[in-house]
Amino acid sequence: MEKKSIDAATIEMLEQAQADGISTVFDRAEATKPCPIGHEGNCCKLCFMGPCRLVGKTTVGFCGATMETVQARNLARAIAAGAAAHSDHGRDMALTLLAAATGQAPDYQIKDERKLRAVAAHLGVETGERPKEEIAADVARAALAEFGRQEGELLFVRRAPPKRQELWRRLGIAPRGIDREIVETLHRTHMGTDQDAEHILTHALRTALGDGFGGSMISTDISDILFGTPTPVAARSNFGVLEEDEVNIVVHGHEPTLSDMIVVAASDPELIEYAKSKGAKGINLTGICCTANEVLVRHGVPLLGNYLQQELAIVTGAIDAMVVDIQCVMQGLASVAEHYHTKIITTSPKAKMSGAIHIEFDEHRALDIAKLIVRTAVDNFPNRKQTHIPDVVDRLVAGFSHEYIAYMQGGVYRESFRPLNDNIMNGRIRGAAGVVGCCNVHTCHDESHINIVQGLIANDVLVVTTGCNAIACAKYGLLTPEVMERAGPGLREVCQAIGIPPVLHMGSCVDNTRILTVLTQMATEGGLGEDISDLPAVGICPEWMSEKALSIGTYCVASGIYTIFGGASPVAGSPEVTKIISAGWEEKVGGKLEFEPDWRKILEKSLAHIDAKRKALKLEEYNPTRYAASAAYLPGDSLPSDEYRQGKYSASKVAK
Ligand code: NFS
Repeated sequence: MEKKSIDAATIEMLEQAQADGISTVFDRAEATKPCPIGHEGNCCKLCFMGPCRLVGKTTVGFCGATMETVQARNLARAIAAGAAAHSDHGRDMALTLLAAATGQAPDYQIKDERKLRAVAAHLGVETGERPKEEIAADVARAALAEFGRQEGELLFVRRAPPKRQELWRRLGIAPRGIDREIVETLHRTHMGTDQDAEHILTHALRTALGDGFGGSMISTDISDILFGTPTPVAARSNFGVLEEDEVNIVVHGHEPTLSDMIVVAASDPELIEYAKSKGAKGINLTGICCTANEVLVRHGVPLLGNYLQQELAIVTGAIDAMVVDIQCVMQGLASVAEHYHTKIITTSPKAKMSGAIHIEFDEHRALDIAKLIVRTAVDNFPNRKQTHIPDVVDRLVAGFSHEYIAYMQGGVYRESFRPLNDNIMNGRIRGAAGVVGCCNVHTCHDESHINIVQGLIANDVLVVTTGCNAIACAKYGLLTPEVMERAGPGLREVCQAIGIPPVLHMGSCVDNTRILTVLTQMATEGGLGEDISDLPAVGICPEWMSEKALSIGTYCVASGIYTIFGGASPVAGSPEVTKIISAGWEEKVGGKLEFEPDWRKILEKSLAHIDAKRKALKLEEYNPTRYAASAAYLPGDSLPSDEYRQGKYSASKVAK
């Protein structure tokens, strides 16, 4: 079990699943190995003469497509699928804003008018004295037009540093329309169209930028307008947040539209009374995956777990309803739920699952539907049988939007990135890292996440996090100010002065666009070059598994960031394509994409890259002993994950 996860609660529930005879993703991964041909990207099934397996003596497909072409097409398609998932989510947010602004969705309000006005300026929407609803309707329409834009470039391209924008224009990769670039990737990679690996992958950069500076950025902005821009909020995490004597509802998936309404419904006095009438003490809402992050950063809803914990959560026997919408929802949930009383409720018009109840969400009747879902969960409470809730909980602070990061460095009147830049320049902070992304069953769950983040902060690197990495960090106490003792001395001093933890939870995966904004602000503040590619910064996705992660990684690279993915490479079968996306892309856009299975090497490469960028900027050489005792943890020292396994940091039940 210890090879499967470092998380005590996960291990405890794996043992329970085994005792109950339940098969989870962990068992399926043992029973079936990934296809070695597809795993390395050597399989082409883009036409029905094939599939062609390019192995052994077979070096080209029936049509003559070479290994590089096949690999480039497969990677480009995966990036397009990831960009599509994020962007379609963004489109739905824009449609919800339009419905809210025009009185069609009366349960939603415009919560953050300041953000609305800022976004309006980016989209060229007039603000002045106009009522917020009118501005919001125009913002929604302008955002929607970005999806179908056929010419010119996305308006949010102007949110990148000027030098970066010029580079994109020169290379012809400034995205024209969000949907257009995705469709063009599908077209180019259709049988017999684009045959040149580098050419295909250059378009993949453009497609991914349509996600980062398009669909995802729209999603984050509009979520903030409708539900509020996050500010720091304290909360709890891991399986111990489930309540034995309350109705437990879990929101899982990605969109905040429904989950935000469920937050309202779960605190409705009438429904709480209804829960009491069924013998429960109340209603307890928790979350999994990025929906969890959305409702955490705005409402402090506890994090139940990350991607690999979804099935095991049901094994607790304590979940009365798991409400899912889109993305990262395992089909295995339905068969696990058959053995317990949990009701799986699908809600998106785009996603159904056999074995689940479908209560379709409609933003025009949002609160009514949310109440119906909560009522369904309450009705299921009396069906509970034996429960097993691990006594594992940790505390966290989340909600660091880029607006808040600027605010905390100077308050309302003097907000800036000056303190951060100055402290990077003087070497108290060595550099910055965005550590993000999924869990993957082929690596030990949470191990790379935690070792990498802790290794970075111990070496004075400020970490920003989103997605399932952020949930991992939460579960090991890395999002609390108390973790300061595990940070390097320079970073610790700055974090204590500003009053922030050394690991900043910035939200869900679409909120990686907040990181793009932070990087742009650092690059334009002065003293650290003029472009994102000049910054002593890295992007890391330690345990990636989804196509969305590839899209994120690619738009980070296109923005100038050295990006390292843990686990296996999807293009491992082609040294040429591996070179195109690393050295080739670095020459083109200043960032490169690498896959490195060993987290120790990821850490070493990240620190070496940060130091090289510091040198290129002629900054003072980083000296780990200059500000106090040297770093608490360096690669090769005893591993934090071992200490977690030994229970050194094991959390105890934390008060609500
Ligand atoms: Ni991101 Fe969020 Fe998690 Fe990976 Fe899935 S939940 S959008 S894709 S698994 S981080």
